[in-house]
Amino acid sequence: LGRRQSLIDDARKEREAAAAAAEAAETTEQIVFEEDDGKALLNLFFTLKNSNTPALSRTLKVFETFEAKIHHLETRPCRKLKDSLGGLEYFVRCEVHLSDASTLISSIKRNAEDVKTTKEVKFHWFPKKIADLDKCHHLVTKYDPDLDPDHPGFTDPVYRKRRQMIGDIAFRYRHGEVIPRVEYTEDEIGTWREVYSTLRDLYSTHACNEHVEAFRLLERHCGYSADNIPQLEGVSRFLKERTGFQLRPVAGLLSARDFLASLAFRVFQCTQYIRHASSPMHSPEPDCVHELLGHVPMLADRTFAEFSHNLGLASLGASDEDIEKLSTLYWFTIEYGLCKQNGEVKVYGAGLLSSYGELVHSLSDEPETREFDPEAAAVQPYQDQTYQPVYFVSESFSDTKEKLRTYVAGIKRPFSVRFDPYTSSIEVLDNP
Ligand code: HBI
Ligand code: FE
Repeated sequence: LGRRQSLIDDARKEREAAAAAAEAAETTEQIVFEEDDGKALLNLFFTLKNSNTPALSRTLKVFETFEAKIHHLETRPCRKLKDSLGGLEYFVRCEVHLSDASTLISSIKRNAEDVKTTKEVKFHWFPKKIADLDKCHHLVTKYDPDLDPDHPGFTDPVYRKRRQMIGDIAFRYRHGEVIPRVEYTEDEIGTWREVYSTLRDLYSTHACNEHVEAFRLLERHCGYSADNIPQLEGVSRFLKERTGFQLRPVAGLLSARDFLASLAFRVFQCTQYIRHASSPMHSPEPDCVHELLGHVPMLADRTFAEFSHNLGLASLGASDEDIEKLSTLYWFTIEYGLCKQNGEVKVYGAGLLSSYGELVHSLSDEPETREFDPEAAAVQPYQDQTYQPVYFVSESFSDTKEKLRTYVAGIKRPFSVRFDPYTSSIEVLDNP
């Protein structure tokens, strides 16, 4: 009972503080980053002077119209207008959809007097400085070999143990540390060799210029070869010099929100384990073959890096709905994108560049291809089990980057973000 009473007291204190704040200010606004996006918490303080008119029911009707969830409603006799008998002061605390908040307030102002409000806008937390990425570690376990019976390593305890050991490097890793080396086994190098030599032969005809060019440099400077799985630390240093991108180890498939947030800091979360030996040409989850052969060469291109960075910035504090759209855009560009080059269509998507079968399929006559349009690509249903039936073709990376910029400008957020490259941190500017 004591605990219950103290909870009641706490709730009362919180309401009193909110009422006091509302009373003190005409309108104040505060942005609160929380995991409840797109909602505003309003504290309204107002007076309804004459109890003879149906002012109260008219006012309550406003809350009903905007489907506001009333958390608290309290009245007390009017203090300021002692002479106006029957006048009451009201304090209402309610939750309303962000886009309705200001219309609700102006409707109340038409019915009531002395209206004062405070507004708390709730948004998803997001990293503000690069070290905050240590907190962006939420994994999606859908394709994990311990949990997915279709994973080629599901029935192989040795593989699962190895995968976990390499995953532990990522769990322990903190921003700023050197990425620990992994001494790959002969079996693992055998798997790498098989994919590497098969894919490498296809790149000259299928991959875009930027990929081919970066791949040449990676072979020359970063230990890329059929007989060696490159170490993440060396690759990360190479990228940092080229485009400012860097790698950090991750233990598996990351939530879209965390993954996209990292891109806002020019950090690519990179798996370090390799696919199961029984299935060298395909992996249901990202692995180092996918990252090193698919993503890394593309991240060495300046314009592509800027595109990835901008996609990341757009995701910070976005609603779940917008994260879904940005993640679908990511899918049809960074993972499965095609582009025009010298009158031909070439591949730049990492999902294609790391999968022999789909790389061939994507440039065959089978799939449908459409001109890249972010509005369409953001809502296009996609396949993560079989080959894509539809691919989007970019005119160029700068064109795709410009189109993304226009698309992102249409996403509603009551604040804007700016990346400060000197401190690798995000400035939040709370203007719409
Ligand atoms: N996690 N580790 C990892 N690697 C990816 O390529 C990746 C991810 N999580 C989500 C994701 N890619 C995309 O499909 C988008 O949802 C952002
Ligand atoms: Fe990927």
